[in-house]
Amino acid sequence: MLKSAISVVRLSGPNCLDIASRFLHLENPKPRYAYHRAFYIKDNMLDDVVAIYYKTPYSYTGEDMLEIFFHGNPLIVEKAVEALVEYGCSFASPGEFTKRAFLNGKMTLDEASSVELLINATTEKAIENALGILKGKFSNFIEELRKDFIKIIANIEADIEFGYEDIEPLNIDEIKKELEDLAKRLESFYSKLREQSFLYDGIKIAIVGKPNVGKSSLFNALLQKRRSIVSDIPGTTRDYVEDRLELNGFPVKLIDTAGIRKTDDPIEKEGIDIALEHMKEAHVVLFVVDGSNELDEEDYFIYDIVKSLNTFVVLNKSDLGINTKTLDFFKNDAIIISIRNQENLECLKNKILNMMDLAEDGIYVSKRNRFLIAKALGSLREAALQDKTEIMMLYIREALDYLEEILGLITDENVLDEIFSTFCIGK
Ligand SMILES: Nc1nc2c(ncn2[C@@H]2O[C@H](COP(=O)(O)OP(=O)(O)OP(=O)(O)O)[C@@H](O)[C@H]2O)c(=O)[nH]1
Ligand SMILES: [Mg+2]
Repeated sequence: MLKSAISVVRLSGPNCLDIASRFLHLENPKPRYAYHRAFYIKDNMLDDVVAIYYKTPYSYTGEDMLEIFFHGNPLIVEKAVEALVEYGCSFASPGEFTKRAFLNGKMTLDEASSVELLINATTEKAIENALGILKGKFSNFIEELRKDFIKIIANIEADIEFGYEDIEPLNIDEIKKELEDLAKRLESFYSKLREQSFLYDGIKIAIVGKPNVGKSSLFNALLQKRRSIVSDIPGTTRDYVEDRLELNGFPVKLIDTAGIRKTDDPIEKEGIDIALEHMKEAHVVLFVVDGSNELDEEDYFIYDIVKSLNTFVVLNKSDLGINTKTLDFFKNDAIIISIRNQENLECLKNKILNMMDLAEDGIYVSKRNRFLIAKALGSLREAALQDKTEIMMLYIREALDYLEEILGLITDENVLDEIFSTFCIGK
C-alpha cells in the first residue's frame, strides 16, 4: 500500500449498519450523507474519518454499502482492515463490487466490463469509448433489438399454437422481411464494432531491416525524440528498444530492432534473434530499406520472412534519389520516405491506421461480444431464409440466445469469473 492523501475502505453487504455503529459510533445514518467521525478499535480511536452510508438498492453494488475515508497512511488502513476482518468482513476479490452490481441488476455485463476498461484507459479515446459503453451505447442497442426479436417470436408462436382458427394467418413473407430488416440493422451496427485490445493494450509495431537503413532514425522520428542511437556505423542497434506513442488517440508500442545480417558476433546474433521474434509478434511490421540503393541478399532474406506478415515496405533515404530497380521490385507497394527531410512520415502513419482498420467512430468491444454479434447475425440471416415457421423459430431463438449472452442474461459462471478476474481489487 502506498501513502496517499486519503484511503477509502469500501464495505458492501447487509452488516454495514452494524459496522457503522460499532466502529464509528454512528447510529441510523442518513443515506448518502458524509459524516465526520472517529474510527474506534475497541474504544481506542484509530483515525479521524469521513463515512458515507448507501442504503440498498441505491448503491454501486445494489447492497447496503459503507465507504470510510481514512487518512492515507498504510499503517492506519492496515489496522482498520484487520479489525474489520476480525469482526467478520472478508477481502473483496478483484472486481467483486462490480460483479455484485451486475448480479444485482445494476448494470449489464458489458457495462460492468467497461468499468475496468475505464480504469485502464491510457488515452482520451479509450476513456471516451469506455464511458460510452458504460452509459449503454452498446447494450441499449442490443436491448432494443432483443425486444424486436421477442415480438416476432410471440407472433410466430401464436401462429404455431393456434393455427389458422382464431387469428389471422401469419404472412411468412412479412416475417421474412422483418427478419431481413433486423439483420440489416444488426449488420450496420456490427460494421462499427472494432477490436478493443487495439484501443486498450495498444498496437505493436516492429521496425526491421538490415543494418544502416535508418530504422532507429525512423523510430526517433515517429516518437519525436532522440530515443535510439543513430550512427552511420552498421550494427549500431544491438538490442531492441521499445517506447510508446499515440497515433490518432490509439496507443502504440513501437519497437526498434537490431539490423538483421549474417554475423559471427554472438551478441549481435542474439539481438537479431530477438528482432525476428518481435517481428512475428507485431501487429504491423515496418520493413525499412535504403531506397537509394539496389537491394542485396540481406534485404531479400528479410523480405522473404516479412512478406507474409502485416508488412509495410518503407523505402528510406529518398533525398539521395530512389533506385529504380528497388522501386520496381516492390511495384507500387512501397512507401517512399526521407527521414532526413521529414518527408511522407504522415502518410506512413495514416497507412498504419488504415491497415489496423481503426475507425474514428468505432465502438471498441471485446472479442467475445463481437463474436456473439457475428453469431447472432448469422442465425438471423439463416432464419430469414426459412419457409417453415418451426425452423425459422429455432434460428431466431438461437440469435436471441447470443444477444442475451451479451447482456449477461444467460451466463456461465466461468465466463463471469474470466471477465471479473482481470479487474483490480476495490472495484
Ligand atoms: N540521407 C539520409 N540518411 C539517413 C536517412 N535516415 C537515416 N539516415 C542515416 O543513415 C544512417 C543509419 O541510420 P540508423 O537510423 O542508425 O540506421 P539503423 O537501421 O538503425 O542501423 P542499425 O542500428 O545499425 O541496424 C545514419 O547515418 C543516419 O543519419 C535519410 O532519410 N536520408
Ligand atoms: Mg539502429
